[in-house]
Amino acid sequence: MKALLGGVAIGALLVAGGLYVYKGMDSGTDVGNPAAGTDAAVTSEPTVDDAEQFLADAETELREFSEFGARTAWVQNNFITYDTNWLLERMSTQSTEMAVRLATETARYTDLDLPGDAERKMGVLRAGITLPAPNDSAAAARLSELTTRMGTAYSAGTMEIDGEQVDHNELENIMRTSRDPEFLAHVWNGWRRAYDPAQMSSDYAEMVDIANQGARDLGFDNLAQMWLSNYDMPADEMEAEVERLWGQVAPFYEELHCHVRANLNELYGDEVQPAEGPIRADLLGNMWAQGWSSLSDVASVGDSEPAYNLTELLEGAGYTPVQMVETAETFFTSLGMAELPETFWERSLITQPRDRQVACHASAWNLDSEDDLRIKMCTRVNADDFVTVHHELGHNFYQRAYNHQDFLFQNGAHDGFHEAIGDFIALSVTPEYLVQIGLLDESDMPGADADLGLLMDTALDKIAFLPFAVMMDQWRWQVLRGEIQPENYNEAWWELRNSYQGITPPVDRPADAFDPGSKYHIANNVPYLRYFLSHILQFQFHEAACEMAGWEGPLHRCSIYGNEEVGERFNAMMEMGAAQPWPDALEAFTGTRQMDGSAIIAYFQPLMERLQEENQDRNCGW
Ligand code: X8Z
Ligand code: ZN
Repeated sequence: MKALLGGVAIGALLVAGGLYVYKGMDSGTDVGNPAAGTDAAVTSEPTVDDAEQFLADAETELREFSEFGARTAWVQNNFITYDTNWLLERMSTQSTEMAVRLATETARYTDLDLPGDAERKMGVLRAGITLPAPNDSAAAARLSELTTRMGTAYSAGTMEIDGEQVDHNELENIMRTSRDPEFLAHVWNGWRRAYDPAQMSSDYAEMVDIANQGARDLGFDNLAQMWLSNYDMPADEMEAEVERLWGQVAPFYEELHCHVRANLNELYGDEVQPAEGPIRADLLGNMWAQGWSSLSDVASVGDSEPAYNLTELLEGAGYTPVQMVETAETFFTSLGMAELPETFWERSLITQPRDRQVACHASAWNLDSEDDLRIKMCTRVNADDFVTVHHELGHNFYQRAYNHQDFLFQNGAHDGFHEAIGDFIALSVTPEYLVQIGLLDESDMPGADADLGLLMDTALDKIAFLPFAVMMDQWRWQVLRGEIQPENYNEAWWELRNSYQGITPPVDRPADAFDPGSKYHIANNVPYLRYFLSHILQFQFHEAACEMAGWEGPLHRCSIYGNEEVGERFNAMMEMGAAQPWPDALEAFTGTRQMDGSAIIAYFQPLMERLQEENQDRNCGW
């Protein structure tokens, strides 16, 4: 299980989704027994040597189980049936028991003065479980039953349109392309009835109780605190960091919101989208209003039309999904990295099979902690998915770069780093790059007058995403702290959606609605803070890389394609994995030890100045 980034959460362990931290585990026997074994070892004071031995044994056990777990999860994700769910549940129960047993055992060594590496590994074992259970197998089994049911409900959900059952992959496509407000509201609402919301809500509440008890047993106040303890600083300091970073970028979002709302009002009229107040969530070109790049045609600024439409370029060139992945791979190899192994191409799932149920949400996997790398993605030929294939390969190249590390360090510097690698590469998909790879004709190369349009396209993706990413885990943290109770799940969800994103549902929410479950990462328990951090970090990486490359023009025109020197320094950071605190990794590549919004602000500055001017006479905010 280790390696699944972005995929299925395996109970406690991290398999996918949670993936990272650690990975797999064992056989379910000996739950609760100290690894050290003998009575003497249990009763006498442990030594530093005992601690080192415990860690070595734990890494061996985890590594072994991780491959079994990952292969089980891979099969279930690629072939969702009654039996594969059964297998996943069984494996996930075992992995939770193992993870919790090892985390509990770390308490024996807390008073020792351990070498830095050992101390770090203890921290990973103790805090790195996405969903811990109390130390008894009935609780672990129940947790696994709940998480499997929620995950499957998400992947298997469909709604009927014109007599056909339509899955979420196709529904997402409709949200991206339709401009019919009635149909959009219908599809938006239909997806939120495609799973049983009452069942999912009650499963979620029960899961929260079990996992919170698990977190308390490990010495945390609740699971929110445990999740926030994985950033090389105390949980409350990390939470304050998030507030600080959001404060830096929130003013940009407000300008973008104001502009887009005005354009939607012009397109649809007051009845559909009023000129003031929140934006109707289904009009933003995305099922969750988390990325608005498909509104490129609607959201142009001034007379600055988008210079080109990447979806049309891909279609025009007859690109296939496999070619999109090959193109992304070539970007990485142009930086000096080795090609993906042949098995990547043999074993990955790149398009949606029609004859069976699969988990379509994109994910990247390393099944054997070495180089059995794969992606699983129901790829479509469009601009969004072009970015996503780079995103997924970023996970794979990171996994391979750190695969020589000790098992507990085979991970991102923090989870935001893992999410930022491929997005950073995709920031180099500039007009000049598209000409280089033959997707854009040289004669169509946009001049400086197209800059605002280009920046707008990227802002619709990156800036629009920021408040969504913050509110997702604000909701979860409040749920996990008991500040939001099950009867208020949906109401609190919409209060946060309104307050952070300034959006409102297109239709009244029924009393039994559970709209958080419409998002993969809630139904599958993948923490979301990582994506917010990634959106800050990827611009820091880009700024530093362009400076290294000696780039002097505007940041959005800089591409590091083919730059092996930058590639070498980037790879050096990736090779560190989680072996050092993340500020060391950040410093190795960017020279700074802080996450900071100034890079994303600098990138979009010309657009923001323009929007501020344009919005001057508008009543912005909601
Ligand atoms: O879940 C993902 C990746 C897999 S880690 C496809 N992303 C987030 C999402 O889809 O909500 C990438 C960006 C945000
Ligand atoms: Zn990802």
